[in-house]
Amino acid sequence: MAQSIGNYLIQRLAENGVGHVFGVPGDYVLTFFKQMEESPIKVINTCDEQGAGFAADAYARVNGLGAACITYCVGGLKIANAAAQAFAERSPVVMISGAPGTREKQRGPLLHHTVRGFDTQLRVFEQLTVAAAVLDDPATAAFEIERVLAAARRHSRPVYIEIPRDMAGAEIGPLHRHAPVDEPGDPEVLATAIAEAVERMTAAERPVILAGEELHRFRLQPALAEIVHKTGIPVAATIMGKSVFPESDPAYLGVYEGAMGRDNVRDYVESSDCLVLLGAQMTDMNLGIYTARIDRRYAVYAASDRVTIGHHAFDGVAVADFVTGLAAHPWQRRQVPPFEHPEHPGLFNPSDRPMTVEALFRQINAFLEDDMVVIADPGDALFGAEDLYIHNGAHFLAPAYYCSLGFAVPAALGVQAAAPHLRPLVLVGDGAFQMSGMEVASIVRFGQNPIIVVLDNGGYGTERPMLDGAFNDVLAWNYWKVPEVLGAGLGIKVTTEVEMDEALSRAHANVGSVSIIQVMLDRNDHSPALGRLTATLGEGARGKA
Ligand SMILES: Cc1ncc(C[n+]2csc(CCOP(=O)(O)OP(=O)(O)O)c2C)c(N)n1
Ligand SMILES: [Mg+2]
Repeated sequence: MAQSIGNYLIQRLAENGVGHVFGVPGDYVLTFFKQMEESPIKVINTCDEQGAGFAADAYARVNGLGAACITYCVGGLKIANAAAQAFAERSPVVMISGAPGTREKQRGPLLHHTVRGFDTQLRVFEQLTVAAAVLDDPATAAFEIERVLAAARRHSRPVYIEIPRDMAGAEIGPLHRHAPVDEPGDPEVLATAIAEAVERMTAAERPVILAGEELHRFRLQPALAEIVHKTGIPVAATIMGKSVFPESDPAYLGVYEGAMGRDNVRDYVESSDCLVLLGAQMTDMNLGIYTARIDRRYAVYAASDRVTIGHHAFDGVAVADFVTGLAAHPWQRRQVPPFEHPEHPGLFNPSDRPMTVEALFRQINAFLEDDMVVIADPGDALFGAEDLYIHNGAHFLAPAYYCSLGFAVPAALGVQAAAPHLRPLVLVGDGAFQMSGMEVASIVRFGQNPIIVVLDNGGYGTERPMLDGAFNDVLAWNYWKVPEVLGAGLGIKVTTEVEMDEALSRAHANVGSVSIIQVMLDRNDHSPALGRLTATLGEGARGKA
């Protein structure tokens, strides 16, 4: 039976596990929105395109693939920042855009929303994705759709699909050529890399595994757990990979991030004679702003399609193949020097003291449950969250490398669409809330119940220790009154520890709608990790690094 290009794309998205598409319509993409509405896929229309992009990114991180759909240029260029973040942090999001029709483009170039030429947006997205396609030919559309979806899966990164508006309903041609299949790496190179890694890990006296975000993106947590439990080698996580290994597991050391992290984790990791970095990109944030001391001669490093062991490089070895290969090896369980496993910090006894960042994170620690997912916005929400104790795997989400403010609230929308059984606990600064907090409206519309904690320190607290000025202040909002404006939800303002305790209990019980807790903090208060970070970054911001 004849099928349209739009419906075929929807079918292939659904077959790849996409159940929700986030976006904002426009005239260039209305036909496709109607096609989605009439399909099993649910459309979640957001207040703003960037919110749709962040929601789709979070959805992809939880679900394995996400999608957003927007109109030409006015929407596309607004969602570009979210595509950039998804690229930088390896989140597979299909960015779908409407565009002027193929025939109208030939008639005259001055069509609304156009910037320079009709390919401006395509050229921008070519920089932000691993594959881009314009579905302007029914004969090749099916192949193009397969090609970009395969690239999204293969690289765990965003892709771009542009549908000229007269093509959404056009009849799609058959898939003439075979869709690209994931090219397997060279099995001999893989086997050699695994054998060399096994030899090093077995011979070492103090091996340590450092686990990163790519293990999460490629669904390798079970393989990681198998390696750790078979070998007896302890594991630390990078901040981007936080929660990729269950933090309550006795083999867990803590978050390693050079001088920014805890000393006992740092000492253990840096004194290792065989550090096995699995799926951890060597970013400044992962390496504690390059305060990490990692001697590559003694490291096994697998990330981004490359394995290096000491100074031997094995190109084209996919991290997934390497990690599953290590997991399959018949290891002998071994003894390693003792280490300090971080214990759960336990209950918190609130007093009438004014709220502090330290108390806030201790209270949240006591509050967290296994079915919660912590989503932290960049700022002290993220730095303080480093010390949170995440019980289960992958229940912590943050843009810990690209660090675009305003991620956390729309991310909650995406997480709860992908996993309705998880309750997001959103930690967001006042500055960040002012950027994308309007997506609480989308959360209300779609009946979700995240708990949103706004850290109200009167502005851009992260920046104050680096270089302060009135440019770091923001208007004091009554964030707790947002539910009143939206006509739904629970809002509470908190100034003391006891009030915070009560607010968390009330939010916990408020399962039917969103809760917003506004926490009043001193403008100069911050987490210990932020103190260590800004001491390093301040030098750079003032031009002294
Ligand atoms: C989109 C975006 N704009 C600007 C920045 C730079 N920036 C980093 S932290 C920060 C302050 C964030 O303020 P807030 O959300 O209130 O968190 P706080 O630092 O006070 O904890 C800014 C502006 C950024 N990371 N992302
Ligand atoms: Mg702030």
